Amino acid sequence: MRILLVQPAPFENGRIGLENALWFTEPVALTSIAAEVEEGNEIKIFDMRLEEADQLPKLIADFKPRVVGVTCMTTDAYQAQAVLHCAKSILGEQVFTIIGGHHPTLDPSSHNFPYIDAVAVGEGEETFKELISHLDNGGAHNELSHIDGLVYFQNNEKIKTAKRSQEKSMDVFKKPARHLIDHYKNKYFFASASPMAAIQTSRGCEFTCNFCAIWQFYEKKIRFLSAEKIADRMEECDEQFVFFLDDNFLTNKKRLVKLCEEIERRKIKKYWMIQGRTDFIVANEELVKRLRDCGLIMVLSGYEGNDQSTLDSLKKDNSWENNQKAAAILRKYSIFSTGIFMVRPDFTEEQFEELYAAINEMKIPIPIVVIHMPLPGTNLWREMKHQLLTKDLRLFDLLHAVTPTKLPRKKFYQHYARWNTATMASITPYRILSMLIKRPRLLFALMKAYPTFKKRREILRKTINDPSSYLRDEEGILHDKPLDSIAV
Ligand code: B12
Ligand code: SF4
Repeated sequence: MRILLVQPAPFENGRIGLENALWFTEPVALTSIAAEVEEGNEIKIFDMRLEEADQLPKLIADFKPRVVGVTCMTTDAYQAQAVLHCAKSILGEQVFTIIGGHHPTLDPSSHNFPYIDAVAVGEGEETFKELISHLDNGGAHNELSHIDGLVYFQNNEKIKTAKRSQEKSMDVFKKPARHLIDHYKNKYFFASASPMAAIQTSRGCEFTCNFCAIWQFYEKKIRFLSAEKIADRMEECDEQFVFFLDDNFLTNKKRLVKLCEEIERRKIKKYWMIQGRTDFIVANEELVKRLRDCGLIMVLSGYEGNDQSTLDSLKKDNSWENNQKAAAILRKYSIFSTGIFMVRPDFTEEQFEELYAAINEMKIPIPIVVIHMPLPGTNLWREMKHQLLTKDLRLFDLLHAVTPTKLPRKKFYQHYARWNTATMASITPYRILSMLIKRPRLLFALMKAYPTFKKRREILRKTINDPSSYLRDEEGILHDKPLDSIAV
């Protein structure tokens, strides 16, 4: 059977494009589900972020897939739907179309269209495997009730099959079929860490922050790939840089120690980046140092705000003091920290200034400031959905204010768009160099892709530093008063 899996591109119309310049990863969702059905099938993966848009219809017409699957986060929803619309328009009812990922899982009903045959809810490996086998055996497109983890619509009636149970350990899954994206080799990066591979080594998070739906997506459970398997996957990839995609890599100390042992024993010489919490860093300084010695070069953490009350209001279950200490510990060991901070739509001019000053004081090498917003599926959504000024999912990218701002909107964006220039003191070239001089091999590795990164960054800065970029994006799709009720 021929199967086409598509990674959509974010919307083009005046988009901010943070991801294009800073962090751009391979489509791991697609390589993961592809691996499970590879045997006996011909699979193509198409990453629209790296292709000309007009190539998709051409590919569909030439390849004539029996199944087209697309992955989707909230911001990508319309583009993902357009992919499936395109497939149905070209191939008609003979093609089976399916959408999966974070947004479809958290809000399956928003994908109720005649050109979408099914929505995959939750973990996709087993669901996709069973679906392909059903279709391979001549099963009908709308007789899917025996396959767990699906939502489909029959004559506008929503049919939800039994919940897909999550595998206990990630070791049971086949390793992602990365060879299916060989044609995009060397295209993925984090800043100048490039070429970069991406590996997911755990799923879920034990914390319950109110702005994040990870713990709901994974049903408050956390599952791991064993240290041995992580080391195998590191050895198997050619890339010198690896991003571990886990939402919270810094947990399960026993596994991290075992990973260090595996890396040391096998003499793996890769540089790797993670997402992790500051409380773990503070509580485990020695282990952090050992992780550094095993190749850790960057930790991305949600610092969120510049005071305790902000962290508490987000149910972060962490302290402002931990954030400050963690930033210092990472600097001490020449590990780059990427700190994500949030401004709230109700910020005053003073609050913007205080946040930027706090970031500079913390000397975070890579600070990023986003806008507090309720994303579908989060507790914050349930609390704030009546304040929303738009239903347009393209704006749910953490870079637009989707609830009313206290300052006039233009003024709000004038202050927000300053974040990049206002936090420059945090990231001085002297500070970066003084960290890298202690890791000369890393300095050399990062230098190779630095000119390309610099170019990308210059282009990005033109957009993110300009308040009119944000206003232009929302033109015509944002109301001045909250919409009354939006059902999810
Ligand atoms: C890497 C990453 C990115 C990459 C891009 C990844 C990509 N390929 O598109 C970059 C850095 C560009 C990025 C950007 C953003 N991201 Co992001 N990102 C991630 C991260 C950390 C890993 C994604 C991943 O590869 N996971 C591994 C795969 C295996 O898991 P998966 O995607 O869930 O796939 C499984 C199932 O969902 C399902 N499935 C998925 N697709 C399909 C398709 C089919 C057909 C089937 C059957 C099943 C299926 O099966 C898979 C295997 O079990 C996730 C967190 C996470 N835990 O996933 C956040 C996450 C997806 N990102 C998120 C957000 C908010 C953003 C940004 C808005 C933030 C920002 N402002 O920078 C932007 C949006 C960019 C845009 N498009 O406009 C949110 C999404 C929430 C939501 N409601 O959609 C997440 C969940 C993080 C979070 N803590 O909430 N992101
Ligand atoms: S924000 Fe981070 S720590 Fe909080 S629930 Fe999400 S993944 Fe976990």
